[in-house]
Parts: sequence; C-alpha cells; structure tokens
Amino acid sequence: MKSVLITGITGQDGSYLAELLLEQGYEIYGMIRRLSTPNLSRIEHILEKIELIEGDLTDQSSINNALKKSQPNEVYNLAAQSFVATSWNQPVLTGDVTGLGTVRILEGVRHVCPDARFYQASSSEMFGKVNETPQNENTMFYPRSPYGFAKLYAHWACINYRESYGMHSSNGILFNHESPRRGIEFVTRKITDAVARIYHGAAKELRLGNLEAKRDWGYAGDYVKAMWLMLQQKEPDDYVVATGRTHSVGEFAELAFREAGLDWKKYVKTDAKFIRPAEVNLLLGDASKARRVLGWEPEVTFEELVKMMVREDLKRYEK
Ligand code: NAP
Ligand code: F7E
Repeated sequence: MKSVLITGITGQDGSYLAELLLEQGYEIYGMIRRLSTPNLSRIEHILEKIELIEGDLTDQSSINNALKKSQPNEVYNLAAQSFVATSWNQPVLTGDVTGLGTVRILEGVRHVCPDARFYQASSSEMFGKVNETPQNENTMFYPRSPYGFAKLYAHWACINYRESYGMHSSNGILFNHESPRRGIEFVTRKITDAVARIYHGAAKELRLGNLEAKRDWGYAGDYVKAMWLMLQQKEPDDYVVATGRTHSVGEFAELAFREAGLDWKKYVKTDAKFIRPAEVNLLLGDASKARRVLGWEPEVTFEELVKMMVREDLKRYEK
C-alpha cells in the first residue's frame, strides 16, 4: 500500500486531497500543528481512516519526525500562512512558514526519504501584476504581497531541489479555488456566508474591499485531482491549474445574492479597511499544459460553484 504525508491536512485542500487519496487506497498521514483548540472540523468525517502526526513547518525536527514515521511515497506540502491580506501584517511569519517551511520539508525529504515524490502548492499570486493574459507556466512572475514573494521563494526551491538532487518535485501553480470548506475570510466564502446570514435575518449588510478585482475561480475538489496527477507522471514538472474564465468580485457577489433571491446592491457596501496595500487586479489562467499532459479538466463551472457555496451556507444557518 502506498503511503502519503500531507501537510495542511486540516485546511480546505488538505481535506479534499485526503478524501481523494483514501478512495485511491493510500495510507494517509497528516501533519497537524498543536493548537489550544483542535481544528479538525474539515476532516472529522475521515479521522478514523487517517493518522495525524504533530508537527509545524517552522520546526525542522518535527518535520523530519513526521517523514520518518510516515515513510511516504508521496508528500503534498499544502501547509502555509495562506491569507494574502494577513501577509502584510505578518510578513516575517509568512516568509518563515510559507517560504522557508517549504525548504525545511524539502530538506527533510532529501535526507529521510529521497525517493518520495513531492508536491508544492504554488500559487497564481506569484504572477501578481501580470505582464500577459492569460497566464501560463512561462509568464513572468511579479508578486504583489509578502505571501506572493514567499510562495515564489518556495516555488524556486522546489525547482532547485529537482535540478540539484534529482528529486521528483513538482509545482502546481493553482489559481483560486473555492468550496463550501473555504476559510471564512476569503472573499468568496465571506460573500456566501453573508448571503446566508442576511437571508436568515442575522445580518443587514456586507462590507467588502475592491469589487473590481478579477479572479479565475475553480472548485477545490477538481483541483486536488490535478495535484495527484502531477505526482503520477514519470518526470516532475510545473503546471498551471485554472478554469480559463475570470470574474470580478462584484460579479461573484451579484450571482451569490441572486441565488438567495436578493439584490446585492442593497446589501454590499465598500469599506476602505479591506483594500490591500498592493492589489492583484486580474488573474486568468491558461491550463492547456495540464490538459494536454495530465488529461486534467475542471468539472464544476463558476455558476455551479457559486450555487454550491450559497446553498451549503444557507443550510448551515437553517440548522
Ligand atoms: P488553508 O485552508 O488556509 O490551509 C492551510 C493549512 O496550513 C491548514 O491546515 C493550516 O493549519 C496549515 N498551517 C498553517 N501554518 C502552519 C504551520 N506553521 N505548520 C503546519 N501547518 C500549518 O489553505 P488552502 O486553501 O487549503 O490551500 C492549500 C495550499 O495551497 C496553501 O499552501 C495555499 O497557500 C496554496 N494555494 C491555495 C490556493 C487557493 O485558492 N485555495 C491557490 C493557490 C495556492 P491550521 O488548520 O492549524 O491553521
Ligand atoms: O481575495 C478582493 C481582494 O482573499 C480575492 C488565497 O487562496 O488565492 C487566494 O488569494 C480578491 C482580492 O483571495 C474583499 O482584494 C475584495 O483581489 O479571496 P481572496 P486571494 O487574495 O486571491 C490565491 C491563488 C492564493 O494562493 C491564496 O492562498 O478579492 N476582495 N473585498 C476581498 N478579499 C477579501 N479576502 N475580503 C474582502 O472583503
């Protein structure tokens, strides 16, 4: 039986990836950090089928211990300080976890299990102030936040370990992907959660920042399949994963409110507090390489995604 170590298993993507790999028959180990209150809600339903090991991306010995204990054939590094807005308030921590943390785990793999295949959660945020549209694997990087430049450092570390040590390490340059399990502070989930609260009379308005920013939004359940496919290839490589469609934050809000029979213009207010020091205005991915080499296709459309998220949040508040 193949064994796998997932960092960030308690996060959105970690939970979907764990479900996918359970279906594929993997023995699953997840690295989790110690918190005063455990945060296992996204993996509660599979807890009996997986093994959790305590560890933190800022602590080399705990990473090495997790690798020794799991003896993985595949390692998925999904852990990160992943919220872009927070990265301006905690730039050093973001660099430590999201950037250096990747080097720590690459070092661990190199010493403990050099034959393990490695996946790095790279990000479209590395394109930042884009110099061409759509963005592909050859598009120039121009990160616009401490999160973006930490991810860029990790991205190049992954390539360098491939070239220096012959490691099977691949970068998935994933564009925004969402789901009903998305963290509540990200804009899509912030909107669908507010729609549900407003619908049930628990809130009167929704305050947002830049409504003009455009993102290529896909469904997380589709995107974890691309991660797995990358590690099934003979050769390691880097791939853009995206839908090829882009929408503004305003368009997302309009559709989400409409799904609950509400007019977004009556409830959405703009608030300078949510405007970022530097913005990524437009992301649109060209995933033709992933289509061609991995045979990967997104299945859930933008409209289906919005509907799914609104319905799940409405249900949650009904309960
Ligand atoms: P997420 O929901 O924020 O999950 C992040 C995970 O990292 C959580 O399990 C978190 O643990 C863990 N973590 C944070 N700091 C840690 C530390 N110091 N040591 C160990 N674990 C730590 O993120 P996601 O949306 O699933 O994204 C997964 C990965 O893909 C991230 O690296 C993200 O940056 C990247 N990415 C995401 C997107 C997207 O649109 N979702 C796009 C491109 C790339 P706790 O539960 O304890 O907080
Ligand atoms: O912002 C705008 C905001 O926080 C999207 C992470 O998963 O994807 C994610 O990063 C856009 C930005 O995601 C609000 O200014 C307006 O333009 O949902 P977000 P993100 O920054 O794109 C990338 C690919 C990752 O790798 C990251 O880990 O929405 N926006 N008003 C707002 N954003 C938030 N959060 N809150 C607002 O009120």
